[in-house]
Amino acid sequence: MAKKRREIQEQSIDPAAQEMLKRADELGLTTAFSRADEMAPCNIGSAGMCCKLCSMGPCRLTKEGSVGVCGATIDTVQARNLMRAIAGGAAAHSDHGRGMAMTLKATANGEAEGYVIRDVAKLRALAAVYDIPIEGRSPNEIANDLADLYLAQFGQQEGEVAPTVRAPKKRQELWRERGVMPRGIDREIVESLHRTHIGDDQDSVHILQHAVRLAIGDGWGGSMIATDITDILFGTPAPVLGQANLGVLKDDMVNVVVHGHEPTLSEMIVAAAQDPEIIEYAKAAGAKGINLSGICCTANEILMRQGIPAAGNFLQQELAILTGAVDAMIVDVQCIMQALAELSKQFHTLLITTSPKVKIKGAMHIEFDEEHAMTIAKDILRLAIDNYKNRGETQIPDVREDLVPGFSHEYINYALGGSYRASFRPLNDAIMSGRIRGVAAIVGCNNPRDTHDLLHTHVAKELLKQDVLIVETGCASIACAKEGLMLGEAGLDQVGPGLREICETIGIPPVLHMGSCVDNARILTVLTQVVEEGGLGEDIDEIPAVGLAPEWMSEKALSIGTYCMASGVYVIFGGTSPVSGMPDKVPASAEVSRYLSESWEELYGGKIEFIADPDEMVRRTLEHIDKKRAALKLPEYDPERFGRSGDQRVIELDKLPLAQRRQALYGMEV
Ligand code: XCC
Repeated sequence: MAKKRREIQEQSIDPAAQEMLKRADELGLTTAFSRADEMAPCNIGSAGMCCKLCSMGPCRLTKEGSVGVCGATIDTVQARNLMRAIAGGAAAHSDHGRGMAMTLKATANGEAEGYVIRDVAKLRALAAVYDIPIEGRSPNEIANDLADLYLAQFGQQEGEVAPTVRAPKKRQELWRERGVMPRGIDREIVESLHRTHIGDDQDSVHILQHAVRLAIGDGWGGSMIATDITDILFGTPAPVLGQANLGVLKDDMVNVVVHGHEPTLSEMIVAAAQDPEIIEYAKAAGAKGINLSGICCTANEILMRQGIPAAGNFLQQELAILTGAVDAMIVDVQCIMQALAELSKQFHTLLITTSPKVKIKGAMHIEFDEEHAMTIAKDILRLAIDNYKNRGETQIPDVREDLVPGFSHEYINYALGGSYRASFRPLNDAIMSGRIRGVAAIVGCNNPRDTHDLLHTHVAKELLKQDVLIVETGCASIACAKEGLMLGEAGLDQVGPGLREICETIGIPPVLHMGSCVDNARILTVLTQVVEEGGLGEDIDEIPAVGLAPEWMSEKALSIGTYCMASGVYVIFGGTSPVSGMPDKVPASAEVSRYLSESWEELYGGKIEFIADPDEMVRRTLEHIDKKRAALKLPEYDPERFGRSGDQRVIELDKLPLAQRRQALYGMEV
């Protein structure tokens, strides 16, 4: 049965999105928002009660105790469905990592046009981790060896995926004991498909144990490789001023929007857009120049390195086209809606697919290859410029917000200790003292079944009031950027007193933008260093930290959640559980639900729960943080204890007469 059409304010909290949704209505065009209203989710599929793994079915296990034609129980069906979804997510991230490793190899061998090794220090530091010789060798020689080592991780059959050596020692031991240390990235993904074929693994616990192994291969393998190499090739992020929201599009410039996930082409487009010849070409076409912006994680990649603005997150890809001002949208892989092809035809927008893996019917395909990267980037830009003259009426929402992204793990070290004493010590100390109550990672997608950006921003704001430091990636980070939560010290009046002192002292925003979806690997690195710094336990599961994906929708989010859980993190997903069952009718697999929370907590110290209500997400986050604080014997969180230093205090003191100010500051009798 179709759902009731929501009001625009219920579809998104973002005024720019609301304006474009109104325009879509006026033009009689559909978007993911309206389609979500019209298309009720399949109640059997969304409950995880449908098995379509063979043609004896699909079997709907909608009666208590019912089994499939082969006899598969609800436990098996739900576990298999979940593992297949996790494998899909891991495959996407890890194939991205493979692509980056191939680009590094090509760059090292002079076969990638326009690419150079930008971060030699990171290259050397990583090579040292894997005992690749450094001294007396050129960056290209080292990069070639690192690329070979990383490429080998995908097809490796036995042993351990190399970057897992960067996990805390205790965690590595735990994975070995539990039999979940990944052997090869591809091997674990393929095995998950094998195990879930008809007539294979039919013990839900055994299936889900492999789901953990394959997800670790993503987080501590494919995703980590993607992040490492992207930093080496394009620079490790450091704070830079950026902007977010549809208002970054410009009426008098050629608007080129890059969308997807892989930075290989988009970085070349950034470089090509600065070429004087291309700028002249744009001017000759009557535009003031080229205005680049991004959507989804391609946006995050170039935002945090180059300060290129983000036009929006996942649910804004169609809305960007609806402005009528996008001359070309260039897409690579992942999170690209097929609807873009039809929608772009309603305007003048050129939709260009570029990955050999992704074609969309109705879109122009210009295949990208590293060997001719710069040439292809310029060709694409010329097409966009040629299309500028075809623009019709435009409507660009006058809504944009500044932000400061670029908080790589390396930069956080520098911010906390400078070049000579780079360290996490001040962060650990702040958590230990209770100035920072704990850390929350808010990550993941938008989902049109929820109000766009509402859950991300609500949870973030509530946690900030409670002195919880927040790190973000993916579409969640763009949501909070648009809300002004990543703006240096601005907005700190909404932040708890202890956290505020820390942000003022270090000069950081209370919500740190750490990058794209694959950059959740950065969060694993941060957590490991927090452990290694000392004082907050010997493993990640002891840290007062929680991971949240309030508006998740993609399989990648499930993989991220699973590897974070396996690393010891309590993970809260919003929305609905893919193994929910039909609570009023047929219960979910109790075995699966219990395993995801209770058993995984016993085995790994982390757990996964699905919680729809954002206030409940906040409550459970704080409860977990406080539980971990107590286990570490840290002082109980006390909001009254801190906040007597910092800027607010200075402002208050400034208002006092001199004598009273001296008295307050120095205890001097006057
Ligand atoms: Fe896609 Fe990375 Fe999700 Fe956004 S957050 S909707 S996966 S772009 Ni990863």
